[in-house]
Amino acid sequence: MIDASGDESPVDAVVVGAGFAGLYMVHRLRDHLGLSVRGIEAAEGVGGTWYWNRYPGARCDIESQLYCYSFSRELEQEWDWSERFPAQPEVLRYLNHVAERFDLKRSFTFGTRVVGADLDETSDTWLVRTDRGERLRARFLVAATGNLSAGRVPDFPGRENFRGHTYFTGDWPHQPVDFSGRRVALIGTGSTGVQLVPHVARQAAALTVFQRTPAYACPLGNRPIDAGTMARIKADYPAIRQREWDFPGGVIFDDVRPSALAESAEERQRFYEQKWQAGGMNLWLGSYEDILLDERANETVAGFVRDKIRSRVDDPDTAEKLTPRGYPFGAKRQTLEDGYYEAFNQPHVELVDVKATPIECITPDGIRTADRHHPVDDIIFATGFDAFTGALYRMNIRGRGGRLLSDHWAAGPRPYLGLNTSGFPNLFFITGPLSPSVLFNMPRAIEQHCDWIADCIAWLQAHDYQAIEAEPDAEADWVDHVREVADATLLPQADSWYLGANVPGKPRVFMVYLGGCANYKRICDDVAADHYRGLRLI
Ligand code: FAD
Ligand code: N01
Repeated sequence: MIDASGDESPVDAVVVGAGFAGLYMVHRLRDHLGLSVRGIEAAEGVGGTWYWNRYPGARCDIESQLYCYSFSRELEQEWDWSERFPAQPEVLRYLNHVAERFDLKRSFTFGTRVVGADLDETSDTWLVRTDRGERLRARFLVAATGNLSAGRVPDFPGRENFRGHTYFTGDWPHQPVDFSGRRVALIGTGSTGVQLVPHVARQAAALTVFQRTPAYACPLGNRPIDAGTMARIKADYPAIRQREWDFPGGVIFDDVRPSALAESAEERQRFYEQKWQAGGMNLWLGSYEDILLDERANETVAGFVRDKIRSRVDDPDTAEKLTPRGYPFGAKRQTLEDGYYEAFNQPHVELVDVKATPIECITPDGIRTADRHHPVDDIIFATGFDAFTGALYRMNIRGRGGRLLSDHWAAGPRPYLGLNTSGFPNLFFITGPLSPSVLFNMPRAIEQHCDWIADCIAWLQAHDYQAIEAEPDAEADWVDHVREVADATLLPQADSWYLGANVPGKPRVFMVYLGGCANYKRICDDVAADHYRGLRLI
């Protein structure tokens, strides 16, 4: 509730988060619009995802020339990428460089968490509270809090009694962890677990991987970028930036074909092999357009990947356990690997299928599954995130009538265009639920949202409006539209974090808009051009 005792620092805008989104949002609002802005960040530095996820093997899986900002030609020209897919330290260095180059750090308070935000309905301003006892009053509140920033370690019974070391990948120690001579358990085989396995296997005396759902992991195909290649990329940046918008996810591919079913089995096999060798997202988003739309088309590529897995794993029983079934290829976030399957060919690496033998509890010295006890010294939880809504709900945001955002979205998130929700005026979400977000190259999705929000605020000021707020009808229509588009694809068929399926009790709602980035941008631009159609101006 609103504390009327005063002592509030008034600012035009509070931006929560200092990842790709928060940094650019502060730059737009402060340096282009001239607003007073305070950034609040729980971490001790900038970087967001790339600050927190320091586990061995953490790496980006979108090409470096795409996974970066596009708003500054000078920035593009002065930064050299060293690898096709940059590792976590390089992305973190890049974001620190951006923060320093644009003098952004001075606008942030680090090591501080927003723990409450209450709408003051008398003035349509936000009262923001931090865990350090600070109170800020702001007209605009921007949640740049990240879709994959609220970590989630399942509540395994006995966890607190474990005597060894435990690690969560999304809050990894800043000093390197040495697993030499240790017996290590790793729970989770999503993108994070798949990246970690070869690295931990290289050090540990024994590694036991606890897998619930096998991934359709494909080769990353990383390589260094030499000076000549970087010079060509720099020269090509304007063309690259234009081409990005020709692809639904903003990632550029050569030779995307319409239908897997329109080609012979031989040609399909040749084409899949070519895409497999090309690495990255090529097989997933850059092969046939219908593999995420048509079950028969999907089965052709799923079968191809299953054969690849079997061919790389020596022990037939382990190969069988690693082979994904029962959900379509690509319906979960594509997992990319470098030596993942070969790691299981080493005698000290064991795979436990926890669907067949579930984890019953964690004991003081290991993990007990339905069939036996696995003694271990360390446990790594690579168990993912309470995606999209986790970080938002943890802020305890209360809108009109004191209503919590989590209550407004009890049946699933409902922000109009993913940007703003009814009853919460002047609260904006960057790459929020129901926007293309994680199925769009994130830095570009972030720039598009920050630009839209900054333009909207500038327009409100120019037209003497105090506030903007989604209309309930527009919001309901958008929820329906996002669902209809998703239901026309195979993506809702997997138990993924896109649907909240990884968090017990979370409503099963597909939280990503799959209409394509250019189409989505056009919708957002049309709404703005039509005097913010679907939003109430106050
Ligand atoms: P984040 O980077 O998550 O930053 C949000 C920040 O908000 C965090 O620093 C957090 O501490 C802060 N915060 C949250 N709540 C509060 C609060 N209440 N108070 C104060 N601060 C708060 N995407 C891709 O497109 N390609 C990739 O290859 C890719 N790789 C990834 C790898 C990993 C391991 C993970 C976890 C995600 C990856 N992603 C990738 C998604 C990635 O999250 C985005 O690309 C991007 O970094 C998101 O930036 P952001 O600023 O929106 O959020
Ligand atoms: O998390 P996840 P993540 N018992 O949710 C398992 C991005 N990213 O951190 O699949 C046993 O994908 C869970 O099993 P299941 C990317 O967008 C990118 O790996 O739910 N197991 C799963 O295997 C990615 O999608 C990169 O059955 C349990 C794992 O834990 C997103 O971040 C690298 C369990 C969690 O997988 C999240 O990835 C890293 C339980 N109770 C991350 N609960 C790149 O390569 C969960 N699991 C760029």
